Amino acid sequence: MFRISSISSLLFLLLCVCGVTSVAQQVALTDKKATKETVQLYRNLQKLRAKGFLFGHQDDLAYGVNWKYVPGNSDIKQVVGDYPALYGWELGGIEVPGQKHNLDSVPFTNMKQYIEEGYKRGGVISLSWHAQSPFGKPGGAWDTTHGSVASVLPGGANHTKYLQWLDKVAAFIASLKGSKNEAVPILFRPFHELTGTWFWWCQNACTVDEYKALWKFTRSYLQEQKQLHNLIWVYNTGGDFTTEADYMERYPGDEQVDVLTFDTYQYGSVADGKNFATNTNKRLGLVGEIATKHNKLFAIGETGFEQVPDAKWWTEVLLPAIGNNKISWVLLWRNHGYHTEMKKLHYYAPYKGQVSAPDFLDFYKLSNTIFEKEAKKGKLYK
Ligand code: BMA
Repeated sequence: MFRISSISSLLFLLLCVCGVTSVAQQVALTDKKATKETVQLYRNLQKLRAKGFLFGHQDDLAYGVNWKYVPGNSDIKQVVGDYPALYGWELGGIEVPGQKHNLDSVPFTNMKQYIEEGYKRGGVISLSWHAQSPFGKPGGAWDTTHGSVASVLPGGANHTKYLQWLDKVAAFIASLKGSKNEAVPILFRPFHELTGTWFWWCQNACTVDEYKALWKFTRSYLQEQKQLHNLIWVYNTGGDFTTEADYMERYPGDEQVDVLTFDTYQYGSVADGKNFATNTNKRLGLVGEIATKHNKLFAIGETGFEQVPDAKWWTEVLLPAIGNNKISWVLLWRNHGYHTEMKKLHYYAPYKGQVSAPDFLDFYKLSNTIFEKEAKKGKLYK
């Protein structure tokens, strides 16, 4: 008995020394020249998982259900007295010559201000890019003309145009500065929902190799030509995968990606919440396993239930959907308010008086949900 246990203790000690225990290895950014703040953010996101996940909201500071461009305002803050810890912003439209606002009408000058404000308060910034169709088709990002991806790659008919687009994206990102003139670290999730069937970079519109080439070319251009070293690269599928092979089919490689994410929305009625929670939880479990294997972080790229008609959605659906998965963040989609073309209210987070607001306050008070005040205390950039 004694011999066996001392041998196993020795083995355990050896494994610890070699770092082969269940204790997670420290993650390392793929950009070896990443700025100090970017490196720290990535490390701190990993550490923070022991405590919980960042709560994020798209376009939070720009507008809400009943307001637009009111300095300091936020639907989230109106409900809980605190800002989200993470802000999602959208670049789509920056590539259109002469256009000063994104596809959801947010002027880029305002967006820069909101990004810098949020960062200076200790929050985290994420950027997506619903880039228009490279062939200028009226559907914009939602055009699935085959050959669009190939056309922007080197040798393609739209390659020069694509370089001009990337120059604009790079100039915007390079303009985002903190109080010491340092670059604002960005969780960058381009070409998202690639496993879907609606964007020109989706799986029904390009081959596996084309998608990977698009990612690699874009990354290398922004990182090497434009010298952007404040990007944390986020791979972001739709919620439409069931196996590791599905999820990883178009994954551009461990040297290309820092965070694994997917988007998942609840549709239908309140009664569909149980199914949504079970399915999302299952997918998170799978992505969590993949993330551990590849030594990456993982998160929910986008989520929500439009108009949040379920008064208990936050604690009884979203929370069990996340479960024990050690995600780094969850991003709720935008609070547009009444959408004239959709002819309905389009919003995903509560606002003052909204039916799920009391439950959201309970969600806010939980020890594992991190909003801005707590993120600030966590000094994510140090
Ligand atoms: C969609 C909707 C659209 C919006 C697009 C890009 O989900 O919210 O209204 O234009 O995202 O932000």
